[in-house]
Amino acid sequence: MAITQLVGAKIHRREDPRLITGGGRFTEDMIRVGTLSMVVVRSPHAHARITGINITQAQALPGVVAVLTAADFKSALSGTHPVAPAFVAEKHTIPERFPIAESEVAFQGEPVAVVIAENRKLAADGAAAVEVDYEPLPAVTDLLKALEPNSPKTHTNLVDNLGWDLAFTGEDTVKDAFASAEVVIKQRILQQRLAPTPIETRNVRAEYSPFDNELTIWMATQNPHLLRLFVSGALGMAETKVRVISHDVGGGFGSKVCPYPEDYLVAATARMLKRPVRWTETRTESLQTTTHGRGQIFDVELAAKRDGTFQALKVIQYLDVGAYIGTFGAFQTCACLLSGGAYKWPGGIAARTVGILTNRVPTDPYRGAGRPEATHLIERMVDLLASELKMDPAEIRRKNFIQSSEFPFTNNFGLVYDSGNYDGTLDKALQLAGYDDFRKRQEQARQQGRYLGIGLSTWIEICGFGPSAATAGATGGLGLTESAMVRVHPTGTAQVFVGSHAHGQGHETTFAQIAADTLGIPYDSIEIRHGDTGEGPAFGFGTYGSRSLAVGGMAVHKASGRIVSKALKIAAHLLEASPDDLVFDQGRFHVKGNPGSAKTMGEIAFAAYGPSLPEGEDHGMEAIAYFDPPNFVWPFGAHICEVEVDPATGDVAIKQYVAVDDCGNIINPLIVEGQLHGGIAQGIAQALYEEVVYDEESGQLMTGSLVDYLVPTAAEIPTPVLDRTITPSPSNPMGVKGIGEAGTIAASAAVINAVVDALKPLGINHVDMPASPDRLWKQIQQAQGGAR
Ligand code: MCN
Repeated sequence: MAITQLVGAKIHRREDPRLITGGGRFTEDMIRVGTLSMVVVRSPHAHARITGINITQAQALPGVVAVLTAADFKSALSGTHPVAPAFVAEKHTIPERFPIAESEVAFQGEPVAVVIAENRKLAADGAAAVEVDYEPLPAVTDLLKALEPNSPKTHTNLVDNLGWDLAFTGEDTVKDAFASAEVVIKQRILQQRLAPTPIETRNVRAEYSPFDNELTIWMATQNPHLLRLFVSGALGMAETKVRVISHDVGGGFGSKVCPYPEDYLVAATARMLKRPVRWTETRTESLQTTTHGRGQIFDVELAAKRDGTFQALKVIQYLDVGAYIGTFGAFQTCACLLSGGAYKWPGGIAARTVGILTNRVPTDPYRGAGRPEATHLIERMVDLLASELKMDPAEIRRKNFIQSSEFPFTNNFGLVYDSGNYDGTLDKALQLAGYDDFRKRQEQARQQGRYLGIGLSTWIEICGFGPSAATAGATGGLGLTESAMVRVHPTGTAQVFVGSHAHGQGHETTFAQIAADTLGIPYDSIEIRHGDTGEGPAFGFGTYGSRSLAVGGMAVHKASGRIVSKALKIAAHLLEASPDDLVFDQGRFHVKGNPGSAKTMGEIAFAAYGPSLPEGEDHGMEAIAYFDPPNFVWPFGAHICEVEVDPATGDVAIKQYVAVDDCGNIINPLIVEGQLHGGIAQGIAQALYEEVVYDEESGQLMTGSLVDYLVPTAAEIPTPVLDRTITPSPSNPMGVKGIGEAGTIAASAAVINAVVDALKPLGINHVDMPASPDRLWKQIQQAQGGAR
């Protein structure tokens, strides 16, 4: 295979043999003699005052080395939990959060003490022996009631439960459009809380070396450099004295982006005790204390003309932020900014977000973060309008799409969609799904008492975070760029160190494809290294927001390009030619018209470390690049789901799932398809299965195990039919867009629209998620006149 064909090739992931044969390097697998184990004593209450902690009995147990409470960490850790973006602080309240509760707990599972022992079982025995006296306080459990003046407060020192209240655009924006609208549709749309549930739960292991005052932390994170920044700051250590290593990570889906209390507690304890300390989350702890996603209520109004032309939109987002504001929890407000979807809104969009504190675990980004919510709300509203106007859902979408000739397109909030062809993906998807034929099949099925439905979701997404100027406000002034460092060794093999950090996305394969093509070095001679702050560029921003290719991959491309520029000069020197007369082709430099005179990249690398260099040229073959894109990237697509609902049981069977997506130019179609499979599975999971449930009275988590929190298995998820169009992005030199979240962003709307379409003969025109059999059965019973 020619080197230049690697980008775009369907190459199997080089990570897979290691991962599927048990060769992964996960933090939990690391064994180091003398390592202590930490178990966290957690609050059983959603809200309570701590009136006393008795550690005497626990301390006396065999193998227990230390029992520590907030007081013990006061001098070891400074600062409170970091929160971004800045508007949160400007608009209202950020409750202070120390990693371990001092006098009051605000959600079930909040840490109140830690027990460190010679092994995990002894630490668990110790934790069971810690006696904590609580005075239970009323818990805030209902999102909207929490806003009422007489509601209990999430924390006793708060005057209300408002995290923030921000109008991105006021109601005035749409006043005229609504006043003159021929038709107005209103709907409340729920986004249930979800638990990200990565297969590898969180874990941290820390070792402190007192002689050189160095701390090494091994952990499952999506974001090693940011973790180093936060932990070194809290411990009052120089960033250079803390090293975060994160080898293989078994998924994260956004939940391993932010820092957690245990990250600080393990690090501080290792330093205090001068012994290695480890902590691994149990599955129940994961469901209880790892940040949740979604947890929102939207009140939406759509104004349109009778011919189906959209005019204006009003959106209010009520967002359950939980007991503390998550580090990136407010990012989910981007649902407001993208609520217009793939369509034009000449009469404007009024969007307001209200962040509400409750006595539950904080919410933070979960795959899609704000964008699945935006897609779900607008795609539901479009179907409701189509139904009201008796229009075809595909036709009404086409009528309002931003046209391919209108890109770059500035949306109602000033965001610039880079490129798109929304009709293209929809047309292809309709054809693949046999849409024209479907209505006939549906009618025949209805005559037999069967309920078939079809649902469309024409989604768009903002991703590839992102331009540092635009993201500085959200990151405490740092902005978001991404880095890569390429090192070509004298033998011509290369290492590429990247600041992004794959945890299932296959960067070791795709980034090697980019480097191989750009450097002209064989794919097998390129190693991609990530997840260790002790090597590579000084800073990286991690993997989330489908940014790694569009930002990090471009840094690989840029750094590799710098190597090629240097190699060109050395090649010219070796060939005694002018650089302008050289051609670089298939990893070889030769004089134009004389391919026989070539020098390979390997030969040039060897020469780069030797005595014969062009005048003024440095030795070595190393380059660092940071890529700061001029804009975000905007992938899009059309998903179509066909379902059959059994009215006797409320069960939904997915008969067919078609997805035609466009993520610009593609590095590896196999990996893109894999990302779509996983993403679609998570969107279907939200539509039909998963929901975090808390007891409404006490705030106790009711879904604390995988028996209660229903993650679907492969048996429930259909194999989707996938296809694509390619509309390159102008925001980066390779024309790529992200794909890591696309499936999740699109799928829930397609499934729910299909369920509603199926149940239309019963007069049902909206269904909340998850559309579980019991919920649907009750709705069907009610629709049929049965009082359930
Ligand atoms: N790719 C490509 N061509 C494109 C777009 C992407 O070949 N045009 C490839 C990339 O090179 C990369 C992969 O597809 O190997 C995903 O790239 P990208 O869209 O840039 O997304 P990220 O790598 O930044 O991954 C983040 C994204 C997010 S936000 C979540 S959440 C998520 C996801 O990826 N969590 C995952 N996919 C996951 N997959 C697994 N297995 N586990 C998770 O936790």
